[in-house]
Amino acid sequence: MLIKSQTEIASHEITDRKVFESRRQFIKAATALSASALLPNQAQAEPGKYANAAASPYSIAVGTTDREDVISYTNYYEFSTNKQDSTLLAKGLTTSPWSVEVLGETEKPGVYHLEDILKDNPVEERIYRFRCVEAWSMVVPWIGFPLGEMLKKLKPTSKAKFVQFTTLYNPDIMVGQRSHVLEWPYVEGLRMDEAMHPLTILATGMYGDTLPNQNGAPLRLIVPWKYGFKSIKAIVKIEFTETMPATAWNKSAPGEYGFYANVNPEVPHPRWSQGRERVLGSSIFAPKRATEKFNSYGEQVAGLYSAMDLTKFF
Ligand SMILES: Nc1nc2c(c(=O)[nH]1)N[C@H]1C(S)=C(S)[C@@H](COP(=O)(O)O)O[C@H]1N2
Ligand SMILES: [Mo]
Repeated sequence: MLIKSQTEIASHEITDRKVFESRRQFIKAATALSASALLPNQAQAEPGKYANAAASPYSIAVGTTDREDVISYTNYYEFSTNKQDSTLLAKGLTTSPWSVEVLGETEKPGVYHLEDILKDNPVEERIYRFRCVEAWSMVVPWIGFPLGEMLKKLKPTSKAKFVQFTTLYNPDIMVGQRSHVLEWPYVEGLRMDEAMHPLTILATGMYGDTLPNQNGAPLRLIVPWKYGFKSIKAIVKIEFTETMPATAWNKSAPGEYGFYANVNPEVPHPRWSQGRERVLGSSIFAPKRATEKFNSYGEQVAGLYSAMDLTKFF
């Protein structure tokens, strides 16, 4: 069995080890580790690009979902509405070089190369819960940096009240954009205080390595207390605005997908309950997990919404 040297152990693996509460979980993980070590290619595999990313106090101490489940079951309508097809089709996207246009209510508009953004914004590992509005969930060790730290450097003007994000539009490669399932390009947005919140990150990787294309490479948003559709992929544009952005899912079905989209088991989707969630990778016989308000991040974020009726602003 391949024994990894200390420096090659990604922080998410260390966290996993710390939280193994039961012998049963330990045996499961040990088996998976030795099985992967037996595969000839993986035994010699290079450590991932972000194998040594710093751990973060914002990570939660629970076991992560198997990487294989996270990379093979993706929502990426630019490629396909089918979760397996989008996984495969996204491999055709070229993600380097990549740049992000910054515009609107900022003192520093311009086109920024992703490498330059990363030089100014060191990444760390953030282990977060992720809850899709379709009532499935996972726990992912993202690699990323706080969005707020980047936004501060861009010096938003006093008129900037919201931040709007836009995904790449390229129907030659993003073949799902040839159909009108959503209005393209995909747009998302946050209120300024949500964007500045330390839990909100821009992710460039996961599981100690770069983001697979299907999971939103090379740069995506992660807002862990909101439904997954807010976490927009393949971002090419960040705009500071005075008014609330018109977002892709809200435009397509305003009665079903609000601008805020905070995870809330008490507010059902018009067509299904949001009270429970299927944990990705669990057996079909496993009981569903009870969904937590703000996806368990209430202590940190509930204050952002203290003046709002969350059944109205859903
Ligand atoms: N550009 C873009 N971003 C997107 C989507 C999409 O279709 N296009 N799907 C969203 C939805 S509904 C979810 S649940 C998450 C899924 O992220 P994952 O595929 O990495 O699990 O991405 C979100 N970001
Ligand atoms: Mo989703």
